[in-house]
Amino acid sequence: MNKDHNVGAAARQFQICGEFCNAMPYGSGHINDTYRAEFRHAGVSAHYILQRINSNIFKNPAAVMENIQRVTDHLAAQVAGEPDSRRRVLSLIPTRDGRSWHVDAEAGHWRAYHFIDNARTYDAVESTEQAFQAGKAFGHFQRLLVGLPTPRLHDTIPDFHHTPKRFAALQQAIAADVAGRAILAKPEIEFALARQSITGVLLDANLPERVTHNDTKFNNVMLDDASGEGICVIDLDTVMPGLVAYDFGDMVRTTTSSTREDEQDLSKVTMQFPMFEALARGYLASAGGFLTKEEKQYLAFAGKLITFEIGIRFLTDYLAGDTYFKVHREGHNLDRCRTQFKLIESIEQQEEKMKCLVESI
Ligand code: ADP
Ligand code: GN1
Ligand code: MG
Repeated sequence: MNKDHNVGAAARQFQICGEFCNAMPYGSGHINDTYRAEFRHAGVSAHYILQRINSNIFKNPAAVMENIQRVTDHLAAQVAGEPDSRRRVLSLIPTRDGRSWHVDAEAGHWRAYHFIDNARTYDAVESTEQAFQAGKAFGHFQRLLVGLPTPRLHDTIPDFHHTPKRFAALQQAIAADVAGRAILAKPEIEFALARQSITGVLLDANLPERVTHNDTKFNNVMLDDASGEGICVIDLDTVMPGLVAYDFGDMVRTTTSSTREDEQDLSKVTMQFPMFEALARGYLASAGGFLTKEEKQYLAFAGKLITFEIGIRFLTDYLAGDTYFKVHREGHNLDRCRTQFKLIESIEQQEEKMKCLVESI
């Protein structure tokens, strides 16, 4: 736990009944600080999720929270009446003075969510059924947000999935080489520079803007312990206007390889076609109804593009001295970059087959 954070003090600012007992760091996110807090009320203990938003990265936390409040309200209204509806959408707990977030004495922005019991996330996929469920849950999420009333959501991180700008940032990091690491990442730099031509493909394709999640990692969907169903899409910080292809692509990136994102044994990293098939079938089962022909056409390609985008972001951060993503060991960002690039090679070998499959569904 980050020693500087008084999670108890923050947790007590929310409308949670009972006594705060403890809080432990939770999950494996790279940006925010997530805790599971325990409260005790009338002899019964209950859990809550407390999160401190990383305001170095989300420069306007109020805009993030406004987006999340609007999106969760809309989703909750859509699923009301369905069995288990309260476990299907994240639900913010208001502060004692009725706001969606709390600002502490160090200007840290905190939010609290009701805890979704009897479900969990996985850092690595274990079965094709899980891949199907993840695709279906994210597709359903997008579909329910097609009718989100105006105004447009805030762009909480401008150009978040602007791959050409991410590429330009990499070129700058290579030129600056502030940490003196370019020499250690020569093959990765060459790999990246050879693929500049794909960076603009989705932005140039004139695809419709939608409300998208933008961080559709496999570990951002909770799977029900009993049924295995993808019950709730979480981690909504980056919900904003975007392209569905980037969302689907990030599902491919994180759900088709059975390794974690920072696997060091690259021989284990491959795009497993059966996982891709299950993911695409799940996604199209829920999103197929609203996608245009053009959007569908780019789904298979999107897996390669976003894997490239995230790979070059890891590489850029490695070259910049690890200032963006949390790292837990020497060379962590370079390891992450390597898994992404290995996955791209595997996708490149199977790209035609992936395209044909999507067309056939
Ligand atoms: P991060 O940005 O740190 O990835 P997430 O919002 O994904 O943050 O949350 C981290 C982990 O906490 C998730 O992987 C999930 O296991 C758990 N989690 C998040 N929200 C809830 C919730 N409402 N109920 C239960 N567990 C949750
Ligand atoms: C970050 O917070 P987390 O771990 O869900 C990042 C994503 C990356 C991801 C790579 C705001 O997501 O864009 O795809 O790491 N989030 C932000 O694992 O930059
Ligand atoms: Mg997460």
